[in-house]
Amino acid sequence: MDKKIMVTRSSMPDFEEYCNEIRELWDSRWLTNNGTKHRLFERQLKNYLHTPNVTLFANGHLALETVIEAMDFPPGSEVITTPFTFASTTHAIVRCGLKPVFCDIKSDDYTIDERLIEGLINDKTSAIIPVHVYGNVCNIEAIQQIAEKHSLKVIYDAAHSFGVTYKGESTANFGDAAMFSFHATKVFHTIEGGAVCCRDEELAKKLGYIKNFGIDGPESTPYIGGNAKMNEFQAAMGICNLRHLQEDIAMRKSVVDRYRMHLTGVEGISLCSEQAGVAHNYAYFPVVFHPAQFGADRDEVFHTLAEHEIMARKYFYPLTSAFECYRGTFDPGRTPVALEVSEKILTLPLYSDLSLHDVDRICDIILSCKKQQK
Ligand code: T4K
Repeated sequence: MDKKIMVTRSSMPDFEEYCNEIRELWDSRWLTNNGTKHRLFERQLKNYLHTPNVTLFANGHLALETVIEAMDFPPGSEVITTPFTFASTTHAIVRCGLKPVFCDIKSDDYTIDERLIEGLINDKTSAIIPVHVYGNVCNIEAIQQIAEKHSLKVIYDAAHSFGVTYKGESTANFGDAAMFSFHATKVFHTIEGGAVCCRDEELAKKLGYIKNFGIDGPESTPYIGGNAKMNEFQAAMGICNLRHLQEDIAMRKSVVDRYRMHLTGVEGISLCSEQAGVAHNYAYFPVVFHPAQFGADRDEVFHTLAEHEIMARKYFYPLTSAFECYRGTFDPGRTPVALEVSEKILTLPLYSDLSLHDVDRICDIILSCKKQQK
């Protein structure tokens, strides 16, 4: 029996490499609260991303919540976003006391449909939170123009896009702020972790306070903050993984190329379009199954793969607007493209050391579903 293949598998540095990185923590006994690893990692990220401010967090979700909170939007004001995302994006908006207003997505790259944004803006709108879903880059220029015209803030949920550039520039540098997730399942990780990048020094300072109880010194607490700090072991993992990132992305690319070789042009299967000007990180490999043409629907493919111990995932189904915790609040039917995509999409296993032999096998199983024409 072949081994179980999960949708992803954390990249790991060599055990010795990580041990060497954390060795000094045993001497210093300084384990968190802006220690030496944290400061080094922050500097390394600024260099790698060519960005002026990086604030590290315990995880991506708290990074997103904190930056929304730090912008002091009027309570109850509206934020335009998409429901085709992980729970985190929508929950962060709601948990900050704001109202998500869902915009539909485009059917070729699943990012926010910028042509629909202006129709959703009213005098209660304060921000746009687009998602670079799967590492696909939103229409940065159009979103910026709309935001400037209507005096709105733009916070990118860039959770999936670490290592992605658009016209040579990291996604860290677009909008008023960008949030990365460094969760274990991401192309680049710190076990759990996240960061906010922004140009505004004052905002960066404020994020630093809010993630540390609002404290500015032993006797000064200017903000009502919480605890969202990255610890030294997380930062050490980041330092190690950053050394191997480009190599990892190259390995992911060969996996994606192999998937594309097998699946491009198959009737009833749509793959993400490649985006002009974008250097990708190959974070996910989503596939849309059109049952009328393919002869099997997404769930049949999902179950057939599972029978072979291949655990693809339905990222992102259901839409966040259809979550039971929001029942009666939103109408998922108002974003018809997102609704259709969420019902037809499957993300296939993808990680740097997934063998091409396994990719061949996964594609064979998928294509065998096609033969069962209805
Ligand atoms: N915004 C967006 C758009 C996001 O996608 C996310 C997170 C966030 C914000 C929030 O960022 P964080 O607060 O998480 O930093 C996973 C991840 O936990 C989550 O980070 C990610 N998005 C989401 C898309 O995927 P689950 O519930 O699907 O994870 P789980 O535990 O089922 O793991 C998936 C597979 O990954 C496993 O089958 C095996 C592999 N895996 C998992 C873990 C935990 C590993 O190889 N190593 C591991 O340590 O959410």
